[in-house]
Amino acid sequence: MSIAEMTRTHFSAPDGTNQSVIAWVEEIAALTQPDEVVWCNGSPEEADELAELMIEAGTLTRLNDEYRPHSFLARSDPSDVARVESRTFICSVNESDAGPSNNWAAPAEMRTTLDGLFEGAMRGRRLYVVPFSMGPLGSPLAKIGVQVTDSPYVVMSMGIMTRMGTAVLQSIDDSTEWVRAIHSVGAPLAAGDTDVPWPCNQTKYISHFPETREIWSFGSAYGGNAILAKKSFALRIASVIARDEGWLAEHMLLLKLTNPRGRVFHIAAAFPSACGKTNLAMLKPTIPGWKAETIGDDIAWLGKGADGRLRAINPEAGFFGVAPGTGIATNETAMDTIWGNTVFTNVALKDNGDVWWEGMTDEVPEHLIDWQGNDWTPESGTPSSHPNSRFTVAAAQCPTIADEWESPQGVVIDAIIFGGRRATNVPLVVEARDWEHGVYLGATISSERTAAAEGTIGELRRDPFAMMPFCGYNMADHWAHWLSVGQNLRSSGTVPRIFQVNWFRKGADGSFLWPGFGENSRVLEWILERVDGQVAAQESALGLLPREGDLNIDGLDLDENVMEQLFAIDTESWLAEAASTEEFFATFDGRVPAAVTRQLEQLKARLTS
Ligand code: GTP
Ligand code: SPV
Ligand code: MN
Repeated sequence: MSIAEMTRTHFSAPDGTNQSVIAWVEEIAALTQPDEVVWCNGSPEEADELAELMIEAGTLTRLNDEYRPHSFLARSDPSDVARVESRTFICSVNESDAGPSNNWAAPAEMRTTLDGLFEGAMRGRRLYVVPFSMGPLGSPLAKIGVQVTDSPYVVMSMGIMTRMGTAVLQSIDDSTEWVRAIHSVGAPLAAGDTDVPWPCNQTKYISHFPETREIWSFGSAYGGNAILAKKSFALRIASVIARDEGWLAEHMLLLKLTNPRGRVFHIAAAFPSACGKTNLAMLKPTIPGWKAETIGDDIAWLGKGADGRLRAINPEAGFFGVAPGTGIATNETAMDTIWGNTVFTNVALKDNGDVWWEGMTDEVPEHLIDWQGNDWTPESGTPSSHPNSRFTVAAAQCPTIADEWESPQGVVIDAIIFGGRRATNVPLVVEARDWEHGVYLGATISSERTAAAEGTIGELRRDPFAMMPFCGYNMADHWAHWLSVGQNLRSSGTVPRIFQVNWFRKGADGSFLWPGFGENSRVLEWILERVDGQVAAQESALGLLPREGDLNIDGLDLDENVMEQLFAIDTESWLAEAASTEEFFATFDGRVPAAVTRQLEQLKARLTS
């Protein structure tokens, strides 16, 4: 069958498609006026066909099969390289439900704007219908969505990042609640126009309607702006559903750990974007007897299971990981995962047809084609790959994927970890005194800005629960919701312990104090020995710390005083940080729960006593 013939077989909805989906697709097609409507079935043949189309259009370059089988390089428009938080909107009915950390627009006004933008937006293009499940299809914890998009790159990405295809579509019946996601690159083609390799629009809107569970995204084809299953659905819309239903949708990795005595633990850890979730999710322990297995690297849905315990699933089916800094020394598991069947975006192309990026190897190639398609040498003075360049690959391809990563009931969570990228103040590890203190630690995560979103790299920004850009409702209400989830768990007797970590503290010379990466297993060892009741801890103003000698640093070649510096608590700078936290809390118009402000008062009291 030719490519054209193969596509033609999907021009109408598959038998059994629910009328609600057909009617909605017709409505969106009438608005956006595409040339054709294609119903995606999720088959490998379909993905191959899309790849061929994109190679023809110049969107994708096929990599050398000898080094990177069945893999592709995409170069985005240089203006479309990261999430645009300034153009991301929560259009709740009440402005206060979006809260001060979100951009808000009145739903009716936003609908008028979007109707104008989407009218005819797909002219000259195809509208692809992409049915997907977040979580294993049929799991009681899974949720269904349908995205329409005019970007084949987005279809291909959705095919890797979610369970996508006809089986999902056919699972929708009259009683199914499914999320509607509408996406256009916003670049209609008139007859005779030639397309560009990466169509997009300078005008961008990533708009969410929490009450009607709808997403409308215009103007970008990049990552979280366009792969709407990910941040838009699985975090922003899902966090609202979770608030209403009593569970949590969080920006967290999930990791299974087995200790030398054979006890199995699962941890959930929230770090801001580009702060090490993928690294920790693929941890290679450096200490003997420990085994680490991957469950998820970016998003977790957590809720109380039938057994009364906090359980979690990874709603995604793939990894959209930061490429720069990923190498054998830092993340060997990721390197093994992306051996083939991978889409790379905005990395450099080697002369041999393979990919390269800063940090992949110590040795720097003498010549590359950089992420913008220009010749590059080590003398160029610019990075060859964009700092937010990424790989997209199926989770199933990860050699350390845990057997239970698709367990429909999810895994039991034994510990929750919050972390940020902090050069100062925050110790290597702290244990929360209790759930409420843990919620305070989550609410006060802050981090130096990374390349994952637009803005000045390095500036300190507040990122509560690593959810600042991803919470679909008022952030202060999110903390109240965490408190109520804790209360609910307490009523059945098992509440996971909460910890804070910081791999990024720097010494006077500006270098990282802690070796990080695989050595982070030492910190997890202490955390899980605490959970297992094997080790005591010492009180400090910030929470419980390892006693001297308890954190296993055997075989580490640390300079003198490094441990002291990693755990140093400077009262002056902590009082300043507490004052800044007070200011931050004040921006929430009195909605910060009393239990959280009480934690701040207690911190100040302990610092000054
Ligand atoms: P998103 O996908 O954007 O949500 O981010 P992520 O949290 O999954 O980011 P990722 O794991 O890809 O983080 C990448 C960055 O963190 C790279 O620059 C890594 O080098 C750095 N990193 C990860 N772990 C460590 C560590 O233990 N120590 C140090 N110093 N850097 C680390
Ligand atoms: C993040 O920025 O946290 C990501 C990448 O995981 S994106 O999907 O583009 O949001
Ligand atoms: Mn993320």
